[in-house]
Order: sequence, then structure tokens, then C-alpha cells
Amino acid sequence: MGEGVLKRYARYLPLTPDTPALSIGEGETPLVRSRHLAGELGIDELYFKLEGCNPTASFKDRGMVVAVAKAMERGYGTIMCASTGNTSASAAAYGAAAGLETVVLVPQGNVAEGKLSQAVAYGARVINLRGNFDDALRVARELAEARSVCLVNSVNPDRIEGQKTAAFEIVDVLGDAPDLLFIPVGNAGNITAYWKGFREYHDGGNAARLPRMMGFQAEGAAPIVAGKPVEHPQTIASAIRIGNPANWEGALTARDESEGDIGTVSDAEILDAYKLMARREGIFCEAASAAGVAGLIKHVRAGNGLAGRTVVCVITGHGLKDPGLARELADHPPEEAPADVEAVARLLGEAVPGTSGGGHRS
Ligand code: AN7
Repeated sequence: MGEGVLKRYARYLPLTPDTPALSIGEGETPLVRSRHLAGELGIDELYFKLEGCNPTASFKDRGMVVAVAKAMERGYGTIMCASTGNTSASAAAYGAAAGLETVVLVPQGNVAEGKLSQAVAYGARVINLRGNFDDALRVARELAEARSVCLVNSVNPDRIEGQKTAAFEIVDVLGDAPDLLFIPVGNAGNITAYWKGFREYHDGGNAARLPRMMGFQAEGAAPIVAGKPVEHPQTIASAIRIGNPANWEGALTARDESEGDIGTVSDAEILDAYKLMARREGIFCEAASAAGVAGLIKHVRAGNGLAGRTVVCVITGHGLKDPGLARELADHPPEEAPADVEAVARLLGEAVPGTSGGGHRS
């Protein structure tokens, strides 16, 4: 336990004897069985892969550990990325652990507070770019090419190599691949990586089946579904507000080879799924992560029954990344009371047995 992705899956990764054994405890995330949604949707086996349980609270750590270890091996002093937030948090953490300088370019005003706080806490240089993620990636790519800086976005193949280990873990736990995998799609690195992982395990005889890959983009940021870049992507799920995904081809390959689909979900559907996950499953995830769950709900409600199927939803990041969103959507905003038993009992009314209407007090 806790040995990290490089050690655990060394034989599937592009490592050499000179690759440093970097880890801050990524991987081995829980695969949790649904307690509510499975019954509601009539699915026998529904699991959530909790990637928010990684060290920086998103799936990015799996690919970042490989990309940063390889950057060290190649002698880089600085790593750089563009990010909607999670990649920057992860790059900053692994850059710090590796003793490298980290520079992150983020779209100004469109990154969740927790993610920015992480990048700053880990000591990265954070540059708020007056543009969107696609602008930031363009600038980062050009800068990295011109300088001896290692670009650690998912255009770096080492990122994909590391991220595919999540697929391995799912098969290792379930004993086979699921029938369907639901996953949010932004820059499309993750869907590309999962498909690579499932394929490799299948080819190596570790899995008998291959899942159908079911990717979901936010309606206002759905270039892959539209078949063309979106110039001004918009969605409440800022992590996937991306108009020109770098791994576009990989997403199409995953979709087509797996006989899967890439669809859209509205912001309202994303927020419904976000609330349902927290309130009914006890899983506080990011809005972007809820896009995959929203996609599953939409798929089943459209008449695609999944009885008898094994389904996995990838929960890509933790809800604590964006505490403000949870507060905005609260059904029960925090209340206030004096430090007095009677006052709190009055406030609770019938809500808590024994506290209402002046019952027995000791
Ligand atoms: C929580 O951090 O692109 O399709 O710069 O943070 O592999 O891009 C984040 C993406 C899903 C989409 N869920 O994954 C970034 C960034 C969460 C995310 C995605 C992201 P990709």
C-alpha cells in the first residue's frame, strides 16, 4: 500500500534504471459501490472510482508523477503547464517534491479557489492569463518549445502513460473491465489514457473484456460532439471549460474502437448530479466529475437500460476544490444560534427527536 504508481505498475510504464522513484502516494484510490443511484437507475453493479482521493485530490497525480520523474531523468530544471486548475495543482506538488521550478498558466478568473491555493501553497509561479484554457495551452506549448522547460500537459505522452494506471486498478479490483465506463471529457487526456490502459490489460490477458467508453462534455464546451473547436467555451464546470482539446484524436479512437459514445450534458444536469452524489451517495465531487455521472443518468433515462451490467463512473476530482460552489447550492445554509441548549432545540424544532417542545432535559 502507498507505494505509488511508478513502483506498482513499473512494467507498464516507460521507465529506465535512471528514472527517479518519485511518489507522494498517488494511486490505489477507492472503487466504491453505489448505495443509491444504482437502485434508482436499475443497474446491478455501479461503482465510483474516487480519484479525488489522490494526494492533490484529482486524477492528475497519476500522470504527473510519471511526467515529472521523466523530466528529472532528462535533466530539466523547470516544468510548465497550462491548466483549468487541477493539472496546475498536481504539477506544483510533484515539482516541489522533485525539487524543480514549476510555472503554471491559468485562465484568469476561471479556476476554482482550492486549486489556485494548492499551486501557491506548493510554491509554483502562477500566471493568471487574460484568456481561456486554450489560449494558455497555446502559450505554454510555444514557451516550452523555445526554452528548456518540460511541458507537463497531457500532450506529453508520459502523462497518458501514468493516467492509464487507473484502468489497471479498476480491473485489478473487479477482476475484469466493466461493461461501460462513464467519464468527463475536457482536454481528453483521461479518456485517451483509460482506453490505452484497458487495451493493454486486455492484450496482456489481464482482462477478458473491453468497456464501452462513454465520455461527456458540458453542453457549452463540447467541441468533440460538435466536430469543431468552440471559440468561447462556457460551463459551470470550469475544469472542463475547454474548446479545443489537445487529445481530440485519442478521444475519437476511444469512442470508436470501444463502440462507445461522447455526448453532452447541460449545466443543470451537471449540478443535479453534483448534488445527488453528495446528498445521496456521500461523495463530494467536483462539478466536472459530476458530468460523467450526469451522462450516466441521461443515458439510462433515454431508454438505455443497464440491468445486468457492470458500470464504473470516474469521479475525477474532489468537491473541496471549489468550496464556494457547494455553498451557493446549499439547501440548508449554515444557521446561527447562541450557545444555549434551549435556543438550539427551538431552532431544530421537530428535526431532532427529543429536542422539540420542551421535552426532558438533564
Ligand atoms: C476534475 O487541470 O484540463 O479530459 O488543466 O480537472 O483529461 O482533460 C482538467 C481536466 C475532468 C477532464 N475532471 O479531463 C486541467 C484540466 C476534472 C478535471 C477533467 C479535468 P481531461
